[in-house]
Amino acid sequence: MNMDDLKLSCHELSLPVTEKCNPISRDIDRVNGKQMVQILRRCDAEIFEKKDHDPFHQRLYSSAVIQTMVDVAKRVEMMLRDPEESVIVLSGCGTSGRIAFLLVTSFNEMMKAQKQKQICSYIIAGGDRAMLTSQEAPEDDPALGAHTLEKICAGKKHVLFIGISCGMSAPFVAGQLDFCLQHLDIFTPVLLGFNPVHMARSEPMQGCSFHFKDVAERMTAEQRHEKAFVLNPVLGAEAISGSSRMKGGSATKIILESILLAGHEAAFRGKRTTPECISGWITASEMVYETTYSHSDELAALIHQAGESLRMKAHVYYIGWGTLGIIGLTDASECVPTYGADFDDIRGFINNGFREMKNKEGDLSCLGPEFVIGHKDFVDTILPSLSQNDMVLFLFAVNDDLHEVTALADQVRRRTSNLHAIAHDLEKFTIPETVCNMFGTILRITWPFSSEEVNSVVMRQRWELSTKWCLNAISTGAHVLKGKVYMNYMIDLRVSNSKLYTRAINILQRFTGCSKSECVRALLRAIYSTEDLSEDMTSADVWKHTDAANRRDRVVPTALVMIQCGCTLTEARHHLDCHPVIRDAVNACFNSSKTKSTVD
Ligand code: F1P
Repeated sequence: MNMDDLKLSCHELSLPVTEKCNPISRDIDRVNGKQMVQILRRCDAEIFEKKDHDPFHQRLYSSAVIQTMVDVAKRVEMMLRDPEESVIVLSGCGTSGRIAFLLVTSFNEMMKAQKQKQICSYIIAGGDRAMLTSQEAPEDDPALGAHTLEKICAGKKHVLFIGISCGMSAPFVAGQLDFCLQHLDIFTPVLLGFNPVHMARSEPMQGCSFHFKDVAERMTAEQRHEKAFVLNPVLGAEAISGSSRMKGGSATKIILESILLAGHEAAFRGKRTTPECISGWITASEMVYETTYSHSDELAALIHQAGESLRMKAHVYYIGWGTLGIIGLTDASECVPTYGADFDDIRGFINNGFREMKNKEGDLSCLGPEFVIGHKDFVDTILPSLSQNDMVLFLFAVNDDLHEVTALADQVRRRTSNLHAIAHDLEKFTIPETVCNMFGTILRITWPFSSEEVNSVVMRQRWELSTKWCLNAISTGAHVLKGKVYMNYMIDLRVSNSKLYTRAINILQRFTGCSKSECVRALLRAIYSTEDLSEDMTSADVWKHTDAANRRDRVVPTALVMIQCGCTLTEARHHLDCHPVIRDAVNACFNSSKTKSTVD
């Protein structure tokens, strides 16, 4: 191993699992749609890996993890038995907050249908607008997290608080957990994340004397007295390094659904929560994983199609019904911070808009075009100018309004044949062939459940998970095909919070082999758009940098080119303008620097 390789592997070893590069997907930027599906399939398989003798990491099926899930489910049961005095709060930033919203909404709907009190509540950093756009500043604010939590729990005697941070890094969540730890008479805090505790983030947080790792360690100490719980199975690295919306988001959904449903069964059906019943729920999700990826040909065709649309600077539109619409909206909105995409590259729409979302803050459509999400809006604003290059993808299940599906599909078909679908039905309750025939590619999954399950929340949750896996594959694959990924790194990420700032520096170090301080300087030059960094700029704290970076495009690629080619900011931008595909730009500059060093 030469010196550079050694430096590289030391650097990789220092990263937490959730930020590491997954060896399975290292060449994802060089393969076709079919191979991409196989890579994603193998990466997702790691969620369910049973490494009984892995001495370092606990996995989802490890007995300690299952036992903690049982313990937390018992707390859910206690809360449900005392609904007047209790509340269960799920909280997170970005994807974690969106999953919290989805889980709470469907759990509350189920409670309502059974005439029980709805005691679940969600918090997403930045409020409901963060469901559709990435809200940077609030994620980094621990005091805001604590304050928001305190407000929604006012007057309650028992609070089960579940703080989700896949990377065990979000200051907003750390502030909330710290608040709970100071009030253990009322709060039972649970931390859900996917790193071992010693890998939790240990960088300073705004206005705080402690960091995330301190909080995680205090939580672990309290777990011995069953006053707090840490649920942190390791899932292996993400297919796109650091993209916790993928495995992290899916595992969050699987774990919390199992816990909430087990608690519910115990409270209302007298079914005691045992490790066997929890692992049964997880196995059911594993079956959803297997069934979904068994449709790899259709999935590859959809990835290819979406990649073509993005490459031609056209659009991908997800038209979803009910919670499948929410999965579509979520997947689409995540492409902006992950790939530096425009909000309308991939866009989601849901039937009845915000009425269907049932979010706390109601209709947000006046906040801007990103918040215009109803099917009617799609028909009024997008359909008239839809082109053949735009891809339209319907997301629905057999118990959605198929008349509505057919009518809208008819309208779209009059403008384009680039219309496809992901559809779920049951062996005993199938979608009519006439409906299926309206779509070019239809990824139709016929689930082997009985027709009594058709209206059950459990069935719907499985369809959501399956749709999430498909859409994550489609939007990731399409951006890879567009050239927005280098190896398996999201090199054009938006540097919009402190975690992403650290990730950007890691990426620069990874590719240039330069020191951290050199990479920081290049990044700051790109962020502040200057050759001469002032003292004010270099000494400002991270939050000032991320605030400025959030208003700039191509920050990381610009810094990368500047370092690699030893060029000025203007030259780097010119180079990127000449190579609109970021992967090509990076390749070209690596090649030119190789030639240069050979000549030197
Ligand atoms: C929260 C989060 C991610 C998002 C981006 C920024 O992460 O908002 O959901 O994709 O990476 O951070 P976490 O706290 O769940 O690790």
